[in-house]
Amino acid sequence: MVKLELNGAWQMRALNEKEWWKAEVPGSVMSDLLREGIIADPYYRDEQYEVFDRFRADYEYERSFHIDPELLAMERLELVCEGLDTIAEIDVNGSLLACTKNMHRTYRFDVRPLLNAGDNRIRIVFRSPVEYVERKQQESYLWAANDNYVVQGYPHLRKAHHMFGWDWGPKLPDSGIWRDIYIEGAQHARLKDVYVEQQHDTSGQVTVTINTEVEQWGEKEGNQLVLQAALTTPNGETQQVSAAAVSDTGCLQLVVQKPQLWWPNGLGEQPLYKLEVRLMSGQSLIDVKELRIGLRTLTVRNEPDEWGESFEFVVNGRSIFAMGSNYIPEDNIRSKHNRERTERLVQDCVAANFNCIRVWGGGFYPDDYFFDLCDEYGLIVWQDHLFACSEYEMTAEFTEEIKAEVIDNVKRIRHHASLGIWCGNNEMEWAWVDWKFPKRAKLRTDYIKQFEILLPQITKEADPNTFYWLASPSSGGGFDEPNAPHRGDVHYWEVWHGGKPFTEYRQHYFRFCSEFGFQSFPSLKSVEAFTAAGDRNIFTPVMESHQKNEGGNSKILQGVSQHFLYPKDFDSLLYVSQLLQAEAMRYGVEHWRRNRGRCMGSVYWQLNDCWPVASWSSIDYYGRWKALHYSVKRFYAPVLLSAEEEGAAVKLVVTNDTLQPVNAVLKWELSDIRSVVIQSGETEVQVAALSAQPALELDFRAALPNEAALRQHYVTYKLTAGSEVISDGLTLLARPKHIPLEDPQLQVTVAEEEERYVVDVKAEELALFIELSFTELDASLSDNFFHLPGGDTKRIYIAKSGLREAAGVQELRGQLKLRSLYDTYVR
Ligand code: BMA
Repeated sequence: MVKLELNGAWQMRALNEKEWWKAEVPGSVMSDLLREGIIADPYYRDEQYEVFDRFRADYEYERSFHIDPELLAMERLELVCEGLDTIAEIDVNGSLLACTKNMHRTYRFDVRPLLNAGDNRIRIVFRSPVEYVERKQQESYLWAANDNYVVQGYPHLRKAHHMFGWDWGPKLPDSGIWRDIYIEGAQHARLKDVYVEQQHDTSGQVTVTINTEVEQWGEKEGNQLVLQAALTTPNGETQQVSAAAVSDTGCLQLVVQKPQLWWPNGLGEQPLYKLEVRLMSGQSLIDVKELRIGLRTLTVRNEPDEWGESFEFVVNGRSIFAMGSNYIPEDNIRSKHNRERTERLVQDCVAANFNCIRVWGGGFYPDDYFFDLCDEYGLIVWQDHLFACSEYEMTAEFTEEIKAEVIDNVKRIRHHASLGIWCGNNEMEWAWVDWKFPKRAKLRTDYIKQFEILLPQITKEADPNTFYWLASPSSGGGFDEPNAPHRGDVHYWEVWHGGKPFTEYRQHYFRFCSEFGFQSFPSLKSVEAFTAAGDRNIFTPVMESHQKNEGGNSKILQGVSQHFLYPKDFDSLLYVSQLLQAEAMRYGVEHWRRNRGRCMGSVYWQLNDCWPVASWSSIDYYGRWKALHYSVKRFYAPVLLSAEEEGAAVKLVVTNDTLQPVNAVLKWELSDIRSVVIQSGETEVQVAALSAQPALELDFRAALPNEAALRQHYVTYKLTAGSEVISDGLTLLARPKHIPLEDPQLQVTVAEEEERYVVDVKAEELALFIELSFTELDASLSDNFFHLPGGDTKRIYIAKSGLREAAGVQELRGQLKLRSLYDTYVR
């Protein structure tokens, strides 16, 4: 197999314009125009609207390449395009090779007849996706949710939906060659497919079966071809097996006697095995495929039980509580995606104790490195197929397109240890049952054909061993109460979209909540990056254009009014909006974790942003953690002590999501607003592995008989084993806006150690939601946005490796800013 790369330098221009611009492949129209200075940054102020107009044009890409006679002499020469976005006409040396219309597919074209020895030219024209979907929509209307923020008609085209706008994303439907492009030359045969299965038997040994598909052409001399497989353990020991490739399909087996099992984060290690499958002809290597696998069993238990029907991940035989978030594309400008950036995001997930991530269906199937990182760091991936919030029409062409794209991607992704679920779509079964849109019988039937017949069937054929779920949310299909609380997974939006108070979360015991969320603004530093000084008020056109959910800013303000005092300025409002979001999510998740067993999953909406915007994300576009992400780190802690307060009654529950039992001491204190301890106590607790247990019920009705008394007191609690604090917390007994806070007079010291900085924060009076930040620097802190009783000191660590740019202790001290809730309002 010989590969001729066509990545790299191309030239591009709007079709039929005079001037050519430099282009980089893989890349996109938007990134080329930006680099060449033709367009302004679409994320700055309201430039998005002007840049959008550029996508009404067609663009052409062109380059030359050299083919030497040896390559040209090869029996097979295929042009491989791993990603063309989207409506493309490919021309080689003046002849049309192919037209494509699906960004999610990998295309292989026989290019041999069009090639010459020496210089060749390839040209790809991309037609306007906007003009196309608008035209199609005129011909045949397809409904889509969020119709006031999106380009109508997007479900007609197999292109990441969010690029046409979403309730967190701009309308920037970019185009271009977004993944690798190359020519592949082959002689005699190629390894068309490798599919790995693993069988775990009761003695603990694992049989790895490698199913192969070999494509041969010309004269069949199968007995000369040999398949070899080599499996290398994480410690570097290799086992080999080989067999003659006598037919097109083959099968090799290896037995691993003492497997090192792969576990999700928080439950064990992530050992990975390297598998190399070679196709040999005598001594010469014809083709090779390398896969990295993890040995584990991973499925979803979905069975009737006392509460309805379970929905829980079972890994290596243990039922686990999924803790994660929904992942959306990391950037609207495709070329800004890279492994390094994704690794930082995955590390942020792991730092916040995630064991799971859902790839939402309105984007694209992530690159291989995304799944590699999830394998390495231990995040179970829930992968939606790429359909979200809209109707689809099963025309013959559409059916062929989606079949091809699903098979391409399932085959690409299925071997990953982290892959936990394939799911048919986002919210379409639910929409057909509960949402309002003009429902046509034909398209309802098409839904069934597409999501209940075709997609499960072809996914199962390509990957029979990964759990398949028809839609999210779903109760198992057939339009049977898709968002039922007691079966399957649930998207719970009554708090955000429905305007219900946070307390509402505690009324529900979902089996698995795969979406629920609350918005906030990014921090001031982030807002400054996309606004001019005069824009910094949430009702300016620029700030409103960076809020895509209609009524979103009013909902944030509504929430602020319920929980916090009126913020004194723009910066305080941004900060308070983040506290609100963090509190909303904490309310839900702690409750579901207290009910572990019945509830088995929390996947909040949403992890990240694809541009700077007010949204549900816990990490903003610039990678800065919002208050929520620090809160997630606390409420997703493997062992969690949490409080369910109701008036003067406080129930303390320990949730243990580790494989070991917890034996610890629980200490609690009731303090008044000046941080004088009024009552205290302690008790020993034993909590079995993978369980939740009520530890204590405290009743302060005698001491705190009315609302005024509740406002003047708070409860702290701590779970310790020896000198180690396993989990701790502080619960208010009234809303923060009603707590008569005093100036906490925060003091701080910063010291330097070899690998990290140590920051001690001291409060003279009760301080709520203390935030540490730096004027210029960006750093990951061990904790932030935390409470501190008066007289207490909290130690925070900043790993030197967690600083985006290196900085000395003086610089850190000089830039450090501290604030707490007390600083956000005028008294
Ligand atoms: C859910 C998601 C997204 C959306 C989010 C916020 O319904 O599936 O489509 O962005 O809610 O509204």
